[in-house]
Amino acid sequence: MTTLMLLPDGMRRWSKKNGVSLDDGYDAMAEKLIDLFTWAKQEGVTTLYVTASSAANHSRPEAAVTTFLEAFTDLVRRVHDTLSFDFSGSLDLVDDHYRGELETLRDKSNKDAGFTLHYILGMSLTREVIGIFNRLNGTIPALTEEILAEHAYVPTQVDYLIRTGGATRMSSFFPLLSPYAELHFSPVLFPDITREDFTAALDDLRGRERRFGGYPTA
Ligand code: GPP
Ligand code: MG
Repeated sequence: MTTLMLLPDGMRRWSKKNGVSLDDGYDAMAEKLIDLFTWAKQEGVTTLYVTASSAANHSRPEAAVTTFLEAFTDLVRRVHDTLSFDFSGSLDLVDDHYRGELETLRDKSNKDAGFTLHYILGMSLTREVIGIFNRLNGTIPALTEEILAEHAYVPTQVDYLIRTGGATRMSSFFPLLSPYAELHFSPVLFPDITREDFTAALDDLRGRERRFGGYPTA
């Protein structure tokens, strides 16, 4: 059982490099994500978190935000009966129409598929923590790890994280409850990622000694 988080970065540069519209760049992303779901299942991944956007991304021009929402929603329209779908994040940033459709697709998705695709939209640790505090303030005697897990944007531990697009930073994409997620940064623009790139990333991640803050076992 492996939980993987994917940061698919590089769509604007890929569109520019290939002389196509941003819409076409996001279509290429969607096609590649469908391939990647197959690869991930073959590699034993049970939950794939896709960090669809950071909170800051939602300040981009409206046309870019619509392109992004349409591409990510359309992908779930296409695959929801082949996997279990869920989503979370700063959902107040998401247009009601798309949010409603994603809820419908989540409810209709295939809960018995043995593979979960989970989008995190509008990721931001600051918004996440402020949101949890404000929702629970005055309603509980004290915050516990269990309560935090119920409300966190990423509800389970992430084992491995892959960021494409060349940047070696986390931006806003920190999973709050996964301090020991292993990170892999790939220079590939996401729509160009190949099965070989994906295998190489997983080989790198799986080769790490995971100590969770403890001493080495040997
Ligand atoms: C990845 O490519 C960006 C996203 C998947 C999130 C876009 C979210 C919005 C709300 C618009 P990029 O646009 O960052 O490409 P590049 O890294 O080439 O600039
Ligand atoms: Mg980017």
